[in-house]
Amino acid sequence: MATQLKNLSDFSHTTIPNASPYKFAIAVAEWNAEVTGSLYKGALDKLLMHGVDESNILSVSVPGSFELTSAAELILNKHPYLDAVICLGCIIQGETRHFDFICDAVAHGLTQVGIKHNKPVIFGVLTTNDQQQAIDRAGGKHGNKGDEAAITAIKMADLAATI
Ligand code: RBF
Repeated sequence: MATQLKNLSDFSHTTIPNASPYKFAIAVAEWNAEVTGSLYKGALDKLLMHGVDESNILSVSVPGSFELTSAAELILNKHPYLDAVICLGCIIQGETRHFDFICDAVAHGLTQVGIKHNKPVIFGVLTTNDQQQAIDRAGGKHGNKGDEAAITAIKMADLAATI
């Protein structure tokens, strides 16, 4: 796996556009809140660090990752001026098949919302075998996937504006 070779949250080798012209939403799931709170903090910090005004960031929380699709759809219907929606969640494998259903549903759902609205909808959802793998990717030894989701949102917003 690539994450065993390098920290994917290290962006020192890439150019990140100035994000000050853009507006974002962040939707974060409450399930596994310790992890998703770290993802949220990472994403928010990155947006601010790259020039986004705090007043141009809409933050909403939803009960679980499954609800991220409805949240993204509601957000883009109500706020069509947004440049990208960042969706953050943490789905941890349990003993039943819920994991597969929720992972598939949210991945497909967010893809569909993005295509429907012609806007970047960013999949910042951890899908891990256990809690330690999630912690490692939410500000731990494998970086923070919230940071990466925010950088992806900035790059995609800039691509849409400049292409
Ligand atoms: N939501 C998550 O974000 N992460 C999870 O690991 C997670 N595990 C779940 C396991 C079960 C058995 C159930 C019923 C729900 C789980 N959910 C999880 C909540 C799910 O995303 C959603 O909020 C609920 O199914 C209500 O639609």
